[in-house]
Amino acid sequence: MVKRGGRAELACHKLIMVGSGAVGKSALTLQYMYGEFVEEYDPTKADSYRKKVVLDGEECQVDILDTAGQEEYSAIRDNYYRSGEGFLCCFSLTDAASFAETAEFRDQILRVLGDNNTPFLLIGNKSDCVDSRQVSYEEARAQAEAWQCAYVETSAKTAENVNVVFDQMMRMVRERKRTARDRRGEAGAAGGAGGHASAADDGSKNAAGGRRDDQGKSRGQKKGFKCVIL
Ligand SMILES: Nc1nc2c(ncn2[C@@H]2O[C@H](COP(=O)(O)OP(=O)(O)OP(=O)(O)O)[C@@H](O)[C@H]2O)c(=O)[nH]1
Ligand SMILES: [Mg+2]
Repeated sequence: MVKRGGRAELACHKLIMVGSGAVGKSALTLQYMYGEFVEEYDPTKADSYRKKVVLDGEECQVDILDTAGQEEYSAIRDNYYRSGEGFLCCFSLTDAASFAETAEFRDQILRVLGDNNTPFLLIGNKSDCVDSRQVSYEEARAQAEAWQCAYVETSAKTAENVNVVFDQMMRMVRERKRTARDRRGEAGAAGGAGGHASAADDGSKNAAGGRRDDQGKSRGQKKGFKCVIL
């Protein structure tokens, strides 16, 4: 909780789901948000979600932008990435091509943000599909080591490690903000962070992806955002 203008406001951590199509970004997001697994594949354009969570005993908000993995939407990714504070880079353990493609997503994030220290997690999803695995733990782990990031295997179906990856990412984002704040020597300073969502605070989905594409802007650029930097 941070005081801003005498009012206590919740910290808000802005996370972005990235990765190729059909790797399970939406399924992971929906499992985390609502505790449900969605069997159908409905390709995403862009959806945002927000909910209040308790992280290490402290209430905060998490704002998740679920992006499109399909190649046809690749041109609009830059705008989305600018509003991100932490990136969950997903591939499917049953799809070697999606693993190879994580390098392109990482390059694009680094290029757009121009910052090697942006919180980034490599996630191998569909760990429940043991018989159709195409990417070994060792292989993915080696990639993560080369990138100096953590690697976690998840299943949106069984919920294995789903809370773990979101909590871990929020901690990384929180830590980064604290370090930045300490460096600035402005304890408690509020930042107009420019958010990436206008989703409701009740854990609901903001079905606004299309509008943003029409205007060629991210939601953070369009709207004032209540987040504060911790
Ligand atoms: N068995 C299994 N299936 C999964 C898992 N995660 C996702 N799926 C399935 O994989 C398909 C694609 O999942 P989505 O979450 O829609 O994939 P996405 O990455 O959001 O795809 P785009 O929106 O096109 O980028 C769906 O049929 C899901 O039910 C998982 O952990 N295990
Ligand atoms: Mg999706």
